Amino acid sequence: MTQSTVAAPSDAVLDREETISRDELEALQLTRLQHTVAYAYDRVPLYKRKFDAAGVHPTDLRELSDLGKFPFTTKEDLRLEYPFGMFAVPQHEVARVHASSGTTGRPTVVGYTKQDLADWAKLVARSFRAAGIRPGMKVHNAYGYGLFTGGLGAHAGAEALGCTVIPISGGQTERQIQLIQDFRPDAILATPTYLLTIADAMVQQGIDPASTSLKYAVLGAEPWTEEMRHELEVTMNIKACDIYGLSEVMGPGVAGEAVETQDGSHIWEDHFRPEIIDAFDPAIGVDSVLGDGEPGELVFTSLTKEALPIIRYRTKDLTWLLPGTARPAHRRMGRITGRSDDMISLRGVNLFPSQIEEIALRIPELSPHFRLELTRPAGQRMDELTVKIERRASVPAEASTSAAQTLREQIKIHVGSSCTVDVVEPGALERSNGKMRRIYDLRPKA
Ligand code: DLL
Repeated sequence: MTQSTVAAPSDAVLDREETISRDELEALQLTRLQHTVAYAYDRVPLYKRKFDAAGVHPTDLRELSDLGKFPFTTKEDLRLEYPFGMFAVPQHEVARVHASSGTTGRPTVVGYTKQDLADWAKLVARSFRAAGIRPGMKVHNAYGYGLFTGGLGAHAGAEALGCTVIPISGGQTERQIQLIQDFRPDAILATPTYLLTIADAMVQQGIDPASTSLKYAVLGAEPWTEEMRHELEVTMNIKACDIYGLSEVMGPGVAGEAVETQDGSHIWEDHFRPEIIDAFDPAIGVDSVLGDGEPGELVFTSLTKEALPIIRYRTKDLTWLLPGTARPAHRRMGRITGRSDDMISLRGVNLFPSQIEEIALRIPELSPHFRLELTRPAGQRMDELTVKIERRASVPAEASTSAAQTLREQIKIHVGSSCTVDVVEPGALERSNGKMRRIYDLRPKA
């Protein structure tokens, strides 16, 4: 396969693994994968049970494609082993834990050895460097600190890169704005919707968001679109790149986007082996692994993790794999369309919030502030979708009716669903503080 190569900016000093050939990378993956599978089998009872039940043994892994013979791991597996049953090292070797809240029941708990923390910091630093951040820059970290991996993960990565970190965490937007003005950071780390909240609040205070010292943003933890990138880059006069990750696999920095190409995040394949499977195949098996370019559910196997080796973890994130560009040996992921468990099924048509974001932001009268409400009117069997979206502050109220009609028509054309559009006053909808909730399911509980 021919791969286009785009040189990294010449001032960037890359890790050796970022520059190796695909063959060399795959050889490294195989060695690390064989080790990880044996290590997980020997040390984590759940993996031994699952491998034995599937009739596979670590010695069956002779080439990379043999990974397809091994069983998947799900969030449910991690929940059942709550809190520490998935750990492969004794507790005194676990240097830190994080947890993801989840919407129901117990959180999933993840752990890191000192070496895991060092690897994580290195990969976050690599992602930030790819996004344009350099040693010595001031970095404003607005990801939430605590059990969420965003805050501390980004913090350690920025420190490892040699930046000055401003650990503000999420929320307290007015204070964020004051510190951005006073400390004059070069880069900001936040969820895309929280950066939008900050930009919006600046405008409220009479500050032009394009006039700050910020030059780079590294955004992730939730789906966002090219349209949102354009919105944020223009409003704030910055370069915005994606960073992807999830707690069960590590945290932020599983993949990161290069500022010179802005064409999707490179998965750091020296530490993670990605696969794409058919998310909706009920009888999922070995032959469910899809080829590069085919859309499906992203699955990860860790290659170096000590405290929590993870084998074929089903992320529920829907995307596809693409050849590497700025880092040729490392494949990229397409933008996450959504999560398989965040999909709205409306009279047979499947729909994700990111599709609405994409369409709405192409209509000049409409802002990026929207929510989706699912209802089922009394006595009816059909669900209904209402898109509540703010008009832009610069647009007169009279423009709302025609903007609503345009959005309704565009959704019908591009998604295939009929819905109600309610264009509301600027500032009427709740703002994001981190991960934005887009879907409000108001249907009567069964
Ligand atoms: O959100 C880790 C993270 C923090 C990533 C900061 C990037 C920046 P979790 O809370 O476990 O971890 O949530 C993971 O968030 O499975 C995706 O559904 C979603 N997600 C994360 N990054 C992106 C992204 C962190 N760049 C879940 N684009 C994942 C789209 C993302 N979705």
